[in-house]
Amino acid sequence: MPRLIAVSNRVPKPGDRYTSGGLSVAVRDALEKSGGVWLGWSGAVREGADVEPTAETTRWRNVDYVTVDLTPRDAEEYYNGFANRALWPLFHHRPGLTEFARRDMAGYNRVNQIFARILAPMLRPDDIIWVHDYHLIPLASDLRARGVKNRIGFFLHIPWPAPELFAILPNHSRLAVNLINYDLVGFQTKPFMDNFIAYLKEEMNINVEGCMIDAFGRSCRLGVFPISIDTKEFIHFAEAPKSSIARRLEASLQGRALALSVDRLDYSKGIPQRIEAIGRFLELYPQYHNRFTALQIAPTTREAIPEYAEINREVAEAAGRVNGKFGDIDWAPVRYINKSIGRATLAHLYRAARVGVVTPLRDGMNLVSKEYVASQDPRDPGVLVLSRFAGSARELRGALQVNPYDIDGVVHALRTAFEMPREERIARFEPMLQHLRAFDVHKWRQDFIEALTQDNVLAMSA
Ligand code: ADQ
Repeated sequence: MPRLIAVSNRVPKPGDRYTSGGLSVAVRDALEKSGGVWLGWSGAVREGADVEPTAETTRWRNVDYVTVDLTPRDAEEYYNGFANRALWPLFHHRPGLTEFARRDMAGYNRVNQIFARILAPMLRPDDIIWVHDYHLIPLASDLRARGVKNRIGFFLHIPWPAPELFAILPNHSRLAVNLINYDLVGFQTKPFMDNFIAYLKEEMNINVEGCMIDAFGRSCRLGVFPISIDTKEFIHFAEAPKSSIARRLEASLQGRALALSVDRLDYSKGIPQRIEAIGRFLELYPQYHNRFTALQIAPTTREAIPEYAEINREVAEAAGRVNGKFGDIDWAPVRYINKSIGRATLAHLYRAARVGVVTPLRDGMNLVSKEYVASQDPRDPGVLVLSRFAGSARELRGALQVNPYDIDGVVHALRTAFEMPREERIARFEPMLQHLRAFDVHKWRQDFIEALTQDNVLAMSA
């Protein structure tokens, strides 16, 4: 078995299974089996870190966790700048929020080169390298420039945009060419892969045969690998005795139904629109006053970026408006909290929710929707209201699928969800759970690695 090298923007803490997400656990399982390295930014910023970038290595169960500090300038230009103020909004179809600065792009390229400089001397000839996400698109080119001939795969966790949007990016063709330096590029869904293929054909005149690109003297394969969750683990968590937080929540509901949303606080997740839909729902259906509580859990992220402070204010104001208008002395329809919650507790909260409201405006996959389904009580499952613009909508067909921009449509789905009889809830839930059991995060990881090592891309038409 060849050694696996994972590279991502951040590296999980060694041994920290409980708080890590399913992705970290899945990749770490693979690394522990084959032996390997996980390289990324430590999250620390330090003046002078670029003069002699040093990597700190912690070895834990057969894996070297290698982390690198960045200078304040590199962190600002690479992470806050090009990755999160240019690529993230553009790839989520929000060109109005996209800010380009050549300086940021230079910082982005510089940090990728730092990673390549640190990684290249660690590599053995038959290692396989798996690079994650939009922060690291140029990494294969930088490694190739250093003579690295190993298999290198790339998985994009977020959407790939339509060609005319991608072309807004200055230097877009250079970024696309960077991807061709990988041996395998994986997308969450087929439409994202098709967007990339359309761009190559229309803008660059590159011939793509099925999923194969032959250009610039290289062959690159494309594939669809919808990421998933550790389904068994979520079922296990949901069935374990309730934590005190889950008991507190249940007591506080006083028999009211719970509509639950869990997201990183991000403008792509459609949170203000969702809260507006709750307000409209209460306006149209006064019989629901005091009968349910909408809980929005949204830990803050990327706080150095102004759009993220703005979305926090917007959500808090929207929740305040709905509560002001419809609340009573003993009931607030919307609870909005920024707390991060452990995964075992999260599973209990999902199970306690009669409705899971997952309505991103655009999302690569959306793991919360899958976690919600896996956590349900099979004898009395809740209903998932899911945006058709989440990658997971292609798999979770039993959800009530909505257009998150159509507030009235979301209101209608909420009503249907609250009133859905148990037999219909079960009929919708069972095939979704079956799917999640078959296609879990371990299968996702195996499929990707197999495709990367065996010249055999599984192009699922999910
Ligand atoms: P995210 O945009 O972060 O991921 P998502 O897929 O929903 O979106 O993953 C969020 C994860 O964080 C989930 O596992 C969830 O349980 C956890 N989480 C959210 N809120 C939490 C809270 N309050 N406390 C604890 N945990 C919380 C990006 C892409 C997605 C893609 C994933 C994986 O944007 O589209 O599905 O990567 O590829």
